[in-house]
Amino acid sequence: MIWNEYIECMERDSLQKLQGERLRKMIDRLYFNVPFYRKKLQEIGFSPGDVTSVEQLKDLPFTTKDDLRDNYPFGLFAVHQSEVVRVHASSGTTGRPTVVGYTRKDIDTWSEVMARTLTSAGANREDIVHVAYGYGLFTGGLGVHYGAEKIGATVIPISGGNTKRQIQLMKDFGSTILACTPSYSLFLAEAMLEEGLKPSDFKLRAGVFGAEPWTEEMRKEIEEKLGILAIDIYGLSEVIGPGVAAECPHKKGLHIYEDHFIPEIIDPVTLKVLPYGEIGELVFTTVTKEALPLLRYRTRDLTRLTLDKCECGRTLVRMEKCLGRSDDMLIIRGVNVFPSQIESVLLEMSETKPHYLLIVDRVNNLDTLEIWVEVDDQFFSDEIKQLENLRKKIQYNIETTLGIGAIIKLVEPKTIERSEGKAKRVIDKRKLK
Ligand code: DLL
Repeated sequence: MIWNEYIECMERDSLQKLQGERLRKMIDRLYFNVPFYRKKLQEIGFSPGDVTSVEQLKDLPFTTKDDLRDNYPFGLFAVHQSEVVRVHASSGTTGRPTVVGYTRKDIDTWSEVMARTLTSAGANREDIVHVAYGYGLFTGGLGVHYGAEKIGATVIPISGGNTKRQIQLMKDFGSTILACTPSYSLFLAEAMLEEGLKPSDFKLRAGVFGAEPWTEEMRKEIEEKLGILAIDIYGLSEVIGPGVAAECPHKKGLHIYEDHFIPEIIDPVTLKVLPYGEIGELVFTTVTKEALPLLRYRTRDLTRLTLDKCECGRTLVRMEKCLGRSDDMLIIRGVNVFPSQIESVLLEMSETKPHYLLIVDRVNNLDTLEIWVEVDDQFFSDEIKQLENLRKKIQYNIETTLGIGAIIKLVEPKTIERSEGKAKRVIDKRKLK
């Protein structure tokens, strides 16, 4: 089943024409409504109207997460605040979150691309969609929610956490589609087993999993343990949230909803556009978004694109499963974490040194984060109570900054290895498994 056959199976020529028209209008909006972009476009001698086709994209300036941070919170919005009906946010590279906004039409666009995503996973109005992505500033919960309502499915907006209750309701309500991070789906599967439940006790038939990298091996495990079809869905807050790209049941790459988000692959070092098939950094230009249109936004996600025909009939370009990132962002329990956020917390505290080590692991399919922090000579004491208070303070500051819990371990001054080159701040044991 295809939600929007007209667009999803469009001839390439017609699609490119549509993209070109939309791009021209979007550049106009950027030029007239966002001083940041007007300046950038003027710097390269572009005026509105100059851009008429997607081929010209390669000559236009990029946008980065830092640009969003520098214009925090609403500086890149292209509409008056009264037009904005929703704000979401994700982690930025320092203390400031990356803030994104939506007009009513943007919410409609988002619902449309999420309706396509869910349909692509085989969902329809008969389904009961169990949304265990977090609701709130994170885009996962509400993104899936609106898409599921659009296709007329029954939504269970349970959000994350409270695994026992999740399992009970999934069973009692007969949920058929599970939406959560892939690692949480495995955690749920284990918990079901522990309670003596089997896949046949549930009515689940498919899952839409994303927000973090996962492998084919994980897919196999999820499909076996839950007895479902596991579909990879991709997105990022800056572009819209989930709903940027999704697999179809053939599971051979994620179809990108190119009528809204034009992808390019660039070499992250030379910034030159790479041809189809080559691995590089994924860049998106949003051509229909109103509140926060972005020109050549650098996602930092590494992948490659293919235009080969897909058996499902969709003509949209496909991206391979994400292969990694070109920056140091970690995704822990679905939450984006930058080591620099931890550094800024420690720098603000007089009792600690900005020497730290992050140890990320996966225990029982749940990510764990342990942070070793060096205590300043002056504050290092033999008195346990004093150190325990300090540990609690760091834990609180880190948790409020990152939005996830961490185990803090205080270590004596100069115990964390100093490296001569780039500091080694992260040990990600998940990759070794
Ligand atoms: O994670 C949006 C989302 C919610 C996508 C639910 C899918 C499902 P952010 O919090 O802004 O948005 O994080 C975006 O997460 O740049 C990728 O690095 C990573 N990511 C998202 N989906 C996938 C995926 C949401 N399917 C960042 N595979 C992106 C690998 C993913 N990485």
